[in-house]
Amino acid sequence: MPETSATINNPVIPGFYPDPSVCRAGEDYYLACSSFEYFPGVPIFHSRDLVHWTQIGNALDRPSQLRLPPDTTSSGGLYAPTLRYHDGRFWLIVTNVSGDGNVLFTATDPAGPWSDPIRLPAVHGIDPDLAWDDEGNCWCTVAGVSQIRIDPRTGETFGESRHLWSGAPGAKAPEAPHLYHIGDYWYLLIAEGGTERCHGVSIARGRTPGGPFEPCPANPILTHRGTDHPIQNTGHGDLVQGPDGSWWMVFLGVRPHGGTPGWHVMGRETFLAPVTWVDDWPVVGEVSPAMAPPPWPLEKPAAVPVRDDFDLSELAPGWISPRSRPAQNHTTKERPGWLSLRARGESLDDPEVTFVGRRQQHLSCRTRVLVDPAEGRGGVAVRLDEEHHYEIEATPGQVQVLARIGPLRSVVASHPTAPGAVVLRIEVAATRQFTDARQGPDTVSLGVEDAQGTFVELAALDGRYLSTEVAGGFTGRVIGAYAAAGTVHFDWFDYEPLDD
Ligand code: 6LW
Repeated sequence: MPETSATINNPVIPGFYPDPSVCRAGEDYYLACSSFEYFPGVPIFHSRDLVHWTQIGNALDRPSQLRLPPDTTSSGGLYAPTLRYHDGRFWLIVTNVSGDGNVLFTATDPAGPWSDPIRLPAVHGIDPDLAWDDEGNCWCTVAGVSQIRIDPRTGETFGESRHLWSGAPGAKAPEAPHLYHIGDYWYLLIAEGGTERCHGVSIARGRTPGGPFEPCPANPILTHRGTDHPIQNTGHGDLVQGPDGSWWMVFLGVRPHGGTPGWHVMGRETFLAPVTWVDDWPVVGEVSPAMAPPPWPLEKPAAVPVRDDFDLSELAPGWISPRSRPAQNHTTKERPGWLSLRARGESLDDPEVTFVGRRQQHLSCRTRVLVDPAEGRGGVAVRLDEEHHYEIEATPGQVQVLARIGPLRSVVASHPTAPGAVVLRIEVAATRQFTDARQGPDTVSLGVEDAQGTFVELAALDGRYLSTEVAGGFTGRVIGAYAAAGTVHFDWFDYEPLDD
């Protein structure tokens, strides 16, 4: 959907960027998301207008900060960070459910470097939040919802953890707490109902950071459960003030597509909604895919280049790899101007396959990659996890389309190619016309380009099998280059949105 001066695009951060946490430092806004089994971890974005966000780094980009062992399951790893600015520093707390538990990092520049981890072995529970009271005490509140006082510089805890509130009686998964001191009250914002179609945001208030808390009579203050709204699963919010003092919420949502039950393929994305206050309670305004812009001047969105030429010695921050990314297997230094991938696993089924990908961010998109397979076997893949992926793989003189769906793996097509480098292409086309209640969300076409640059489609596969409704978990599609044998070189990687 093209952005016009009358509208802004929502999601404000499309693609698998869930569990947004936002903070303000002067005129600047920073936002962090979950990253699960991928390395580097916890993408950090910057904005001046809350609408246009640019990724400026990943908080956990050194192996000393993030250990995701090979047995880290997909959708394991890093859950739900909280990002705060306090006392002239940035603070980030996150849970590594596959290793270190709750860990805290600090930085003077959110683009990095971030500190090594400060462990919090006595803080139990996911989705940790940080809030400071006027006396300088730091309160860490986790899913459940419970709270303990901590020293964020050492990870030490004080006293016992106290239960605060669990949202609506009997509601599933009270989680994602954030605590704020606004006006005369301490507000405890939580998600409840689970991160699927029943997701929602509720709030309670009290006079102290530890409560007692009185639930808002209008709870849930945000949910799309039971509606036919195009944005579903809305929940996991964080509040922030705009440049003019108005209030806003960032939160996660999904965009299901196709027939019933609706499949979402890009994971949970970051959305924005206006917030007003009535009787000292926040009221979330309309959530719309094309929303009215806020009243302050908007930044001109940075033009996103279609191509990464791999001309830099380091990979741009949007590139991620499952579990780890050792330099000897992933480098732009071996053949300058190329990304060289040295195989570890033999296929995308391997949890530690050599793979460098970026999130799919548009319902329809085209990826083109120039690959030189002379010294190995590899190609380009759409990955949901190691049990759900489609790929087009090159060896000298041949390409194959492969598909893995749960326990089934098949060679879908084979095609001879001229010796030398070859352009591989994957096109994702969202389903436009509704003809059948069982229709999938999109079609994933895989093929090569001939000498004239014409697309030779070798397979067109139903995209539902690379969706969260089929694969499960918390992540979304990642499209990337990989090596499955030897060393495979990639000269460039194009990703461009197509009209949805
Ligand atoms: C996260 C929880 C949630 O810890 O999903 O949607 C979990 N909310 O708060 C993983 O992202």
